[in-house]
Amino acid sequence: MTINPSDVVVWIGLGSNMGQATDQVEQAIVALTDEPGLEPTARSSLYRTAPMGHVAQPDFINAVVRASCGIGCYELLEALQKIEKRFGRTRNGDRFGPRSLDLDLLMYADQIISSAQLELPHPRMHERLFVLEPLAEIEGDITVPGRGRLSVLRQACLDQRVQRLGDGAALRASKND
Ligand code: PH2
Ligand code: MG
Ligand code: MG
Repeated sequence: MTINPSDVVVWIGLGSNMGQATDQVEQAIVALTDEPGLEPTARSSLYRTAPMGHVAQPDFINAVVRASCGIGCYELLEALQKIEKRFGRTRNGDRFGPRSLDLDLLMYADQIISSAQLELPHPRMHERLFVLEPLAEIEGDITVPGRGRLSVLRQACLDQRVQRLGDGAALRASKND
């Protein structure tokens, strides 16, 4: 996709803690690049992160991608869920349990939405360092709609274990490569 003036900026969180988690996340970033209506413009490094939630499970690999988006937020949500399925995700497990690939729509421009299918910004992103740290890597300090400045939100969860795994590979965003 080429970037149109009418496109909006969106941020997507990626996570995996089953099988080859690093490969899953790297391949999912390629899948986002291949998605019609979506043009990634920045990606974070990969991060190894302590699992959050009540389920004892392996560490996660997490990352965040920023993209230019030419489709609506519900259409985008559906596209992300289709990619999760392709990567072997089933939704019959625990909501916070292990997953082969989790793609979370974190923010869609500055929209604040609360519907049965979708909450924007993602309802828990502001208290999760595994989202805020990779987001800060690509954005510096931005405001999370309805939640406040990223730099302030990060201060409140610095006790969470998040380890950057090195430089993100250069973004190979072009489908013509
Ligand atoms: N995702 C969850 C639950 N807990 N913990 C980490 N570190 N990373 C995740 O992506 C994650 C989690 C549910 O989506
Ligand atoms: Mg999630
Ligand atoms: Mg999810």
